[in-house]
Amino acid sequence: MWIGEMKAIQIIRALEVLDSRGNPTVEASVLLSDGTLARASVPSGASTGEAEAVELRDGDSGRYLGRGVLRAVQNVNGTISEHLGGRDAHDQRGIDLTLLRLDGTDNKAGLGANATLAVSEAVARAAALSMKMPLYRYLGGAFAHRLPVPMMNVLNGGAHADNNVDVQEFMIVPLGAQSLRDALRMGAETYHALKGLLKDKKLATAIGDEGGFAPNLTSDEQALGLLVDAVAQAGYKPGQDLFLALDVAASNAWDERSGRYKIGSERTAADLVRLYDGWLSRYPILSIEDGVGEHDHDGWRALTETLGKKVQLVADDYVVTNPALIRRAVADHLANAVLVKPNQIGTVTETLEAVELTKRAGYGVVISHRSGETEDSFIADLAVATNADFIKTGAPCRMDRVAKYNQLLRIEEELEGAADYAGPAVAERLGLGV
Ligand code: 2PG
Ligand code: MG
Repeated sequence: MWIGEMKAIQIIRALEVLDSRGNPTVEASVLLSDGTLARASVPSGASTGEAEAVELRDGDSGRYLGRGVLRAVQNVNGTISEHLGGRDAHDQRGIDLTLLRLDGTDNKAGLGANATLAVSEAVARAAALSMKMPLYRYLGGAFAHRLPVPMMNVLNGGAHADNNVDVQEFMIVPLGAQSLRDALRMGAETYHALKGLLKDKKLATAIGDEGGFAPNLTSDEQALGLLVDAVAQAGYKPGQDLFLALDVAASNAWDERSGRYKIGSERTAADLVRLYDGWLSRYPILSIEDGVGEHDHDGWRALTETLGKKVQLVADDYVVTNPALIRRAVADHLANAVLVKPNQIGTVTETLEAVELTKRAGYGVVISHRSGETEDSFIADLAVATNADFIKTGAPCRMDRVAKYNQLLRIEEELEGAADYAGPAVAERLGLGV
């Protein structure tokens, strides 16, 4: 039992607020005995994996088309606040284990992961604040120093846009930058160059959910060409200063009826692997996420065996930040990197466990936003706390995305000479000389 000074949780309250898509979500506020007040709000996905922790929605069609979160809010204001009142805010793991016990299910269907995560993150933030410590340092300790390489989603398709592009995310990756600050500038300049190119070609420059452009194109490959041209137009070298990354989100392209994927045309997993291999030979792609669907274990095997040495293969829907599923993927030698989204699992502790397992396996770590976001920048601190390789948090556009990048800028500035941009280390790990 801890017998030092305790920062007791006095009040926990939740509120139904709006996310970046105009859907309701949960915000939790936590007041400590020393007067510290902190809040956190949770994001929401569109291309969700089936095994994700449950996002509790009211289902009352009279409010927000059934998407209200008043039940989750009530779970915070009732059960959770009753049991966590008086607890030490610095006991993050103990608090998260209590949340798990109160929930009583293995997928957070009891309280809702939107309720548990809002509280878990607000408690962490309050604990950090009460120690007058930045959140990344509180979560990561004295060794938290690394600024992640941004994966900036500048062209949106799939479930994130109403265009005809099947691949969900086309990202630019300023791996060759010297600092996070340089990386963001390079990314933003390329984003503007891309806008100019689209305008010149009379293609739409309206944006999708993650701030990337969402034009109709003749093919997915056209997007890759546009991105490379934009990098060059901005004055950078594709494959040296900036690379490309994809989130195919193939689970969403899976057609149950035909038993095939619809990426451009109808394709089997083997066709997809060949398609990506061709793209890898023509474009400087360093990472492919969810190249096949979440139930396609054979597809994951083929993908990893054929391309696992050539490119980073990120598992998102396949492992959904769930430690048990990450363990299975690692044991099966599938994928070589993991996407980490706190709301897929529902507590800070389990998120940290997911990162730990991923790292121990020698897999890459990509901390990620959701397509429906809030102004909360928790994941920026999380990425530095865990010395993650990458952060994926959208285009340099829409404040719900930029809030995370701006928080990383603040952290880099604060760390001064102790900050370390992850670019060179990641380049070495991926065998890319930049
Ligand atoms: C993804 C995410 C975030 P969503 O698939 O990686 O970009 O999308 O939040 O819709 O699941
Ligand atoms: Mg994904």
